[in-house]
Amino acid sequence: MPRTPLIAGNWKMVLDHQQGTLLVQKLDWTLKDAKHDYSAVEVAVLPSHTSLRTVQTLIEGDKLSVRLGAQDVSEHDSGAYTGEVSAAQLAKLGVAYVAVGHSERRQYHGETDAVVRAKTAKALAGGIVPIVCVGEPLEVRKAEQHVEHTVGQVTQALTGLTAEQVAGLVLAYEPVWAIGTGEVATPEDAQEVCSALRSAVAEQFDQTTADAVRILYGGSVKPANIASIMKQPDVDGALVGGASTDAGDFAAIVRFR
Ligand code: G2H
Repeated sequence: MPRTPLIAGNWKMVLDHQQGTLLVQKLDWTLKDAKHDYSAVEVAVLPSHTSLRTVQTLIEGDKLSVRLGAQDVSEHDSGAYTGEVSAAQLAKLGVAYVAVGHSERRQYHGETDAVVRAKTAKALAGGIVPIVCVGEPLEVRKAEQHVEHTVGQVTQALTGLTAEQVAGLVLAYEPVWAIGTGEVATPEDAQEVCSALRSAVAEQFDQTTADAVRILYGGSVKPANIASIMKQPDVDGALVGGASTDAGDFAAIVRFR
């Protein structure tokens, strides 16, 4: 079965709930005007936790086709974990996707592969699709170790999961040196790693699972570069940061064809 592309907007800590609501309204109008077929290209937004309720109310009230995502989830179920948000809490808000292991979480919050694995498992157990982010820093790329590095991150994150669980989740390849820098990996760079990740899933699980798992590219995706990235056979969508906080740019990315 062909994989449905997913374009997900990671707002990071940029938009508040009012700005986020306005953006989703504008995005929906723009995509409706363009007669966007959401079943052909799925669209998700990942607001800050403080905006989830407001955006969910809008999506549900106006029956919008944009899906709701979160930027992080706790590795714990419940209890005395100040500042954490659980998978069950997110699921109750109608959250469909959650990013785990984003490089900014790994870099600024010390998230290890073990933590990413625990968060991935918690998201799945809560009925939320994890978007498992991996990517290499510049020095690893310079040492030409990027494939080994990212394959290692994916293998660790998926250890202990069933093939069925893996088939339904999303991987995101985000080279750290291309995040928010304006530097974008070439489409061939993206394809090289995404293809290696798919092969790694085939090795760890089986080919059917590898064929089903969706792999996104992320890192300075813009309206001007999305089409060439999406032409790559192993790239099934994009995790968009900066450009997703502008409704016009994000809509243009969604309409990459
Ligand atoms: C990578 C990406 C979104 P940006 O972090 O996850 O951000 O598009 O701003 O590089």
